[in-house]
Amino acid sequence: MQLIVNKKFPDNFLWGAATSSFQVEGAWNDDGKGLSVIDMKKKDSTITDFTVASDHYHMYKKDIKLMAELGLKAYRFSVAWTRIFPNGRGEINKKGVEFYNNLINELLKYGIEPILTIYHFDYPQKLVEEYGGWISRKSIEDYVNYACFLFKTFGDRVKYWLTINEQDHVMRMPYRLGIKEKDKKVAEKLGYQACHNMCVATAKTIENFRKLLPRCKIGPAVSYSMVYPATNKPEDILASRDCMLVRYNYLLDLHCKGKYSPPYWKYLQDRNLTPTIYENDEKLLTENKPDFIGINYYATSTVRYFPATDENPIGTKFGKLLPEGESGIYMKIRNDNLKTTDWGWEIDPIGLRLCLKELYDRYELPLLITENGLGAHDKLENNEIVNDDYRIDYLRQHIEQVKLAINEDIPVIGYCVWSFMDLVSGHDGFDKRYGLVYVNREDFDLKDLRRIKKKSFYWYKRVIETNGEKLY
Ligand code: BGP
Repeated sequence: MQLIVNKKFPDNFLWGAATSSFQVEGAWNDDGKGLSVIDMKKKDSTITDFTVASDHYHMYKKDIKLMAELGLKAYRFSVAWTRIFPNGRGEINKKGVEFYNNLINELLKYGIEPILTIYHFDYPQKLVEEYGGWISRKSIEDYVNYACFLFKTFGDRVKYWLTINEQDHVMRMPYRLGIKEKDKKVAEKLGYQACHNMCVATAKTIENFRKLLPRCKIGPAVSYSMVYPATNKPEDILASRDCMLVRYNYLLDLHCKGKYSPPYWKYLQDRNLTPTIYENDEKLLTENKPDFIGINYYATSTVRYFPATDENPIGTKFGKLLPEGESGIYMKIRNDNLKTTDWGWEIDPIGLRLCLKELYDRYELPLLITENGLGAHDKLENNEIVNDDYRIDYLRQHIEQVKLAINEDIPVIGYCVWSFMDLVSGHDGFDKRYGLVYVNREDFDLKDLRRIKKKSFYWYKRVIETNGEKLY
């Protein structure tokens, strides 16, 4: 629908940028930090040296100065659970607490609103060794205790909180769960139990949050996207809706409606994936909904119906951990209308507006874009400049769509570029860069870790200065 564009970004819009602890901090075993599941996987990595990452742990003051120069209104970061509790629970590591106290104080010094992610993939290895981590019910209490410690320690200064980053990815990636189960079917079922436990942990955390920090706001950070039908055939349309359900909506139904939708429960039953649910769980989930939804948005996908056959019975998945297809539901196809990144992610700014509309229709909660950005092979020219016009184009087009969503009265409260600075990519090391600030290192050559403002830094600075009015 074409509308008259006469609404602006609200004055208190959170123009932000994001990072996560293991991707940016480095100092992987300094000052008493314990090991996380990510450390276990990556300490011997052949992709990149992540132990130093961007060395933000030692350079945070410099980095925050750059954030201030950029004019950031908000900075989304995550706390490394094992810096606070090296064993996941019990003994507290004062040095870790001190680091985040300093970081938060430094942000506030420049008027930058901290948005704190409680846990972003780096789950304590010790808890996995003790009882299996998220796959065990015991994990709930330890997460809640950890979160409550953060509320009591930083809640006087941090207003916006994110519970768990992309639990939909964690549950599908055994290494992010820390489990070593070889049997794929068993591992998959454990993932669904872990997902349920994470939802209950989130609800219990929110229950405590309401008592401890009644004036603050909390929500999950989920990956979210649109799934388009490949054609106008009704079965393709059904496939796209079903794929939306099993990939994205099931999780927000749990967080925001407090229940498994009937079709999703049937999907789990047919595949023998139903988790064990305790008597009180539904009540807990229904009574403790988030204040807002955080979404990480990068790309959309397109699917056609893919019927199950004797060869590929219901439940068969294709592709890696995030399946390209599931027999009986969908198979992804390439969308020729969209360009892709160097990693094949389909660039789709309108898809972001569609997501915002879809989410608000379904859950009627304020929305915070917790991640959006472009991974690219950036080149440092003449040792001093990075001309990342492609990133400016990407960000501009997405912000334009956010503006149009706001014009339709969808309550979007903020937008965080992924990422503030170059950092270790989830799967692609330092080859794939997202930052507004370049970090001078390669995968295994740490060079001088110098910070260099990219062209997109200057562009985003103007966007913030003009509250989203000047996008060109
Ligand atoms: C999200 C994660 C981030 C970040 C981003 C980009 O899933 O929350 O931590 O990694 O994706 O992904 P990648 O680094 O794999 O390109």
